[in-house]
Amino acid sequence: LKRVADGVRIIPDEKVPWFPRKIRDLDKCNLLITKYDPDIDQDHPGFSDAEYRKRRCFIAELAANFKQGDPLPRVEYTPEEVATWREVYRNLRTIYPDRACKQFLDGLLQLERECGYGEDSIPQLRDVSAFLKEKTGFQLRPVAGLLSARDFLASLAFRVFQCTQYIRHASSPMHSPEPDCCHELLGHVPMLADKEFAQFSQEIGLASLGASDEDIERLSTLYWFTVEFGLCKQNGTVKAYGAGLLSSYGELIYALSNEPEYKPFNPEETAFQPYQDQTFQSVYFVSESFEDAKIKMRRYSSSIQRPFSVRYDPFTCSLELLDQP
Ligand code: TIH
Ligand code: FE2
Repeated sequence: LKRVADGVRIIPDEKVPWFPRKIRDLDKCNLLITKYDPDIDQDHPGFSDAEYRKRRCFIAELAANFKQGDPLPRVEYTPEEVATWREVYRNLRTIYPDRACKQFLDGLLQLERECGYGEDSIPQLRDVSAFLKEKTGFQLRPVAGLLSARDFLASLAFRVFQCTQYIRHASSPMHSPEPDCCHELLGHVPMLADKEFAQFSQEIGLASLGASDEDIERLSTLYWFTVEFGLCKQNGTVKAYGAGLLSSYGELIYALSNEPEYKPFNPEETAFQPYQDQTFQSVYFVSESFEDAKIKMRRYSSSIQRPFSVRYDPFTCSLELLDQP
């Protein structure tokens, strides 16, 4: 509580926004943002492709019916969908060795060896989720489309990663303005197989629980410039660890060229950087190392004011709240 003068206290009367307390509560974290929806957005590459839109609806339905604990739905991908995946995979695979961070390359090699990753088939979320569970305790959950920042971040607190299952339109394999299975499976999953990165992700999630709308906005900006578009130094060179870069051939090349502006990652400033998601970013934030990013994020998160603190209990997959008023 803030004291403005002796004996005068300001008692905050805003209520703490609802947040999930146990993993099953994630069934209620399903607020979708209708942005880049091929049914609504005329600029979407699939807007005038009725077949594509029908397919998207079918796959969205699978996610909408999913409940925590259900087996993850399997999708039988069409030869056209596999061809898109092949093109994305093949192109990216050739440029990863020089551009992706070490943790990503380690994860990808394990996925290729142990989880059937390759250009010939689109990995199934169910298999990938089982793989991650063994590596870092993360699990996947199917999501119908773009989730609200609050719901998306909340799931990270439980080491649950919300994944789209449809694939981008065949006409734009090099960059998609919205997440798709290429983005999830190639961008996010290899990183989530890394213990330190998994911890980093969960901590952003924990910091978001019950936070104000303004704090959610700042945390999602930080998420954007780290987990999605982060760069980090490794052995004196800048590498990509952000999933939005690692799933877009076009942007991965661009981000590591000398065109964009680089700024040092510093949460207090990064949190206020405006961003857009339609095309390549104009600025990227570079961390000295993962360790450094984690320490700075922790310092930032602990500065967020909440009338309680949270701890995740992995045995019960639920939250313990401490110092409740
Ligand atoms: N632009 C990414 C891609 O082409 O794979 C997908 C997205 C990342 C972040 C938001 S949408
Ligand atoms: Fe993403």
